[in-house]
Amino acid sequence: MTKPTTTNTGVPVESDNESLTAGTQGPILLHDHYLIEKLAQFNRERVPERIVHAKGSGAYGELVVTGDVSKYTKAKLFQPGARTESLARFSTVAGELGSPDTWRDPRGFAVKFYTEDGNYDLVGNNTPVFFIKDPIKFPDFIRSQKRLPGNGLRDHNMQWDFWTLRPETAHQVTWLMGDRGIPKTYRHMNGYGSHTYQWINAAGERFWVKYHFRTDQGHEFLTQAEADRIAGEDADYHRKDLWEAIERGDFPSWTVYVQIMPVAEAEGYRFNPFDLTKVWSKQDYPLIEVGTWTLNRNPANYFVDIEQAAFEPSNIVPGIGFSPDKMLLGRVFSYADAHRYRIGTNYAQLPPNQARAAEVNSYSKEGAMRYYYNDPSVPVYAPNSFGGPHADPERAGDDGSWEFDPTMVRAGYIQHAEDGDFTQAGTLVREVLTDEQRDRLVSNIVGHVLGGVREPVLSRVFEYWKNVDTDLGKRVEEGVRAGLNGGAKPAPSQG
Ligand code: HDE
Repeated sequence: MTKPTTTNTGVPVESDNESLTAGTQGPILLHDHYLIEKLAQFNRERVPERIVHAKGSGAYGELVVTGDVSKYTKAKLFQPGARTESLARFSTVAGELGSPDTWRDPRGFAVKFYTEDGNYDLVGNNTPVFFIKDPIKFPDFIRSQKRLPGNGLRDHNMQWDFWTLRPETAHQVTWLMGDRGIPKTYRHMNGYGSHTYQWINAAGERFWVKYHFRTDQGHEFLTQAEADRIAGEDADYHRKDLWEAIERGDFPSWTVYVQIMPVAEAEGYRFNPFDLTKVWSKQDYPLIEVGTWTLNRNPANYFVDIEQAAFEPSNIVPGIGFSPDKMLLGRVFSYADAHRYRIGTNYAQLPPNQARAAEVNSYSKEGAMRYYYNDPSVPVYAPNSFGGPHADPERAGDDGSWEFDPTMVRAGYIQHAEDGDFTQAGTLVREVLTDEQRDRLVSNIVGHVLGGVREPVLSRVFEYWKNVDTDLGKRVEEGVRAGLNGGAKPAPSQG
């Protein structure tokens, strides 16, 4: 039997069809509470979209540890044989909630592990590096990739203006303009923790660590032409692919690896190991297998599980620490702040964000939308004489510390022997990419630049790519000039 429609508080309603009016021609009556509730609820269905990574998809799964990295970390989730429930959210970065999945963009690769020691979040991307190396530049960078405030349009000239004025972007822009800029599906991309993190073992020894999630589905991409076509045909192409694969039991998986650097080697390494625009060579620090991460359960409700998911680099567990990477340290503040604004102060009580394998004994209380609360016999302050929780340094372990010069400065990173904005981008172009990949890189850059880049930015674009690789730069310049001469609409000079 069909159930009766009710108000939000369970009272049966008179009609799904007609509002209450004074006569058939008369005004709608304010005391039609059900109508008012329905309209008001509708107006409040949306929470603000994420300022970046707004469009995403996600699923639940688990990490199974098959390797043995216990000599590097005591974190429970990484001990041999451990199985840990997990939540993933993949996303584009610059587009809004409804934007096509196949626009060229890095992809977010956010992972939450529900560990016995509380939630551990690894909030990474599908590229091992990032555009900038200091969080103070992040709002500027993002604004340059979003929309002009006047006409509300995205603007390639603004994007290249920022990139060429900040040459530290070169490595990531090379990834972005290459095949990794448009993965075939979310299942066919790798994930990276990107930052350097810290691992601490049971003896208190510390290591620097980088995470790599390598797709078991094959690392595949879409060409610009394919992506453009799909963007028109199905804006939710990647979301649908992930959902349907999991529905049919074709569970995507990734093999999880780490690179480990003994703390003592950091100072003398040829690249600054904390600079997020650099990778560590795999010859220097080979991949060590940790386990398999599989997604096997679709969200029960997209809004509840995925839109309300709150990932935060500040969620680390004993055995894991931060590093001197300034970007990471900036993010440790930023995410929890974003969640409080977007989904409220008690966001950790929402289903995807609750600890699932650990008990929460926090002194937080009250605030909007508080749902869970402590037993009234537990005092609301610490310390107390009545058996309330007390901090246990033994269980918390150390804070993942490191040594540094305590003088306050505003300065860039210490330069290591082979640092430089263009070094690793050049190596990527010359030594990692195949001829076909290089050809696509040139063609993608040319197409993007022809989408509205004008002087003085245009000349800087040619310089930028010549600094990455002379030959690549020449090919970009030739391609763009040919496009401009051959009828591609030259953008008017800014004057
Ligand atoms: Fe984010 N980023 N980010 N980011 N980021 C957000 O958090 C921020 C950075 C990444 O699926 C926001 O909840 C700052 C690097 C992912 O829910 C925000 C800086 C990497 C996601 C934020 C960075 C990322 C976000 C937007 C410079 C890869 C989506 C709303 C220091 C290693 C997570 C929100 C999800 C989301 C800030 C740079 C990855 C505003 C300040 C580097 C995957 O807090």
